[in-house]
Amino acid sequence: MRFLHTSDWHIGRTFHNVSLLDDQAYILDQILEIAIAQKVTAIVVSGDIYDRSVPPATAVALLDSVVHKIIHDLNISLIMIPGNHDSAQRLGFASRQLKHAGLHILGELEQTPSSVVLSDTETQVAFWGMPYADPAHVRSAYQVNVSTHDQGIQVLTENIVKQFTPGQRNVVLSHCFLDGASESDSERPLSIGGADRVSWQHFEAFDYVALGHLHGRQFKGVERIRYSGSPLKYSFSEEKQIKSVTIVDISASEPCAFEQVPLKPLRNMRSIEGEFETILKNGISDPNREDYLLVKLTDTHAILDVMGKLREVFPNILHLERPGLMAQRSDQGVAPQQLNTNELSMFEDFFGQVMQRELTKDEKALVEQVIDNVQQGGAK
Ligand SMILES: [Mn+2]
Repeated sequence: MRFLHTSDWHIGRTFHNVSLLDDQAYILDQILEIAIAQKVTAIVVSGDIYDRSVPPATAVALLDSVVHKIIHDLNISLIMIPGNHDSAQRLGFASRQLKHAGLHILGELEQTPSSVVLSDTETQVAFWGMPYADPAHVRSAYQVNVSTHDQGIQVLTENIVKQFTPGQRNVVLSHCFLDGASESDSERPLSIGGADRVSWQHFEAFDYVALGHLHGRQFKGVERIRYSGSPLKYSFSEEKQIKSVTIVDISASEPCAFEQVPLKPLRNMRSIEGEFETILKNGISDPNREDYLLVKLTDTHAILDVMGKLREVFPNILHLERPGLMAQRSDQGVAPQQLNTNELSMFEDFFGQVMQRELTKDEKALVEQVIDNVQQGGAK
């Protein structure tokens, strides 16, 4: 049996106040195309379906449309769990009815865990869902004494393993932070100070572990315990990551085989660094100038309306950094007395850059007088 593993869609997310909904609709369509081409039986989504526990209506509409295409148009089963960004209750609305249609939202900590069993001619696969749950939630659901995420995951996995049926292969969906795995800037910590880390060994009994939470694709411990990664970059720290979905083949007796199929976003997220004039010049002929950009300018002087000018060429520039300006400032050192004696030369420098000419003699006298007045006034 073949299925597609993805996670961390974060539908409704904004980045630097820009809505990513068009990008998300585009990438979700691409995931469906891959599902069709690969002839998968199921799509599993390991949490953080939405970006917020109360998602905007436009995000709900997008998920509704994607679910309809998967279940109705493509006749593919969809299995999902809530992540730490989702509200399990809201995401789980009508889930007991929807499972009859092929939409399995596994959002509850059941006393006796049950699985979604899918089968083809030779293989029966049990899909188990572990909704994101913090230690307090596990403690109250099972009346057990757990205080860490690691202990919580141990209880959840042990409960599931007890329910294994001989002859079935077992896949689990979990949204957690495996100890030693690498993080990105766009994940919200589950708990502060590293207390959210759990051991991968809890998952050893499963034939495949479909993880969510970390946005970079990776495996931990053994190759079958893996994060698919988010379908889009959600921070500039993910600039170098390859975004993909994982196609998993599971048979009655062989170990799982997997392939990571890369995704191509509507607009990439990347950074460029250099001098203002060069960046603008190169930008005009850049076929990808609509990408989401972080621009780092190395120029050491002030530039008037720099963001406005960059935006004319790069409409989706999101953030600007001025490492050149910072470097020059730190070279000069912070010397308040020196600055105090140089108001005139600072103004001359500013005037020259804005007006592209020097002060006339009269203007200079006037500025001197103004500075003098201000200083006199300040001394009173
Ligand atoms: Mn996430």
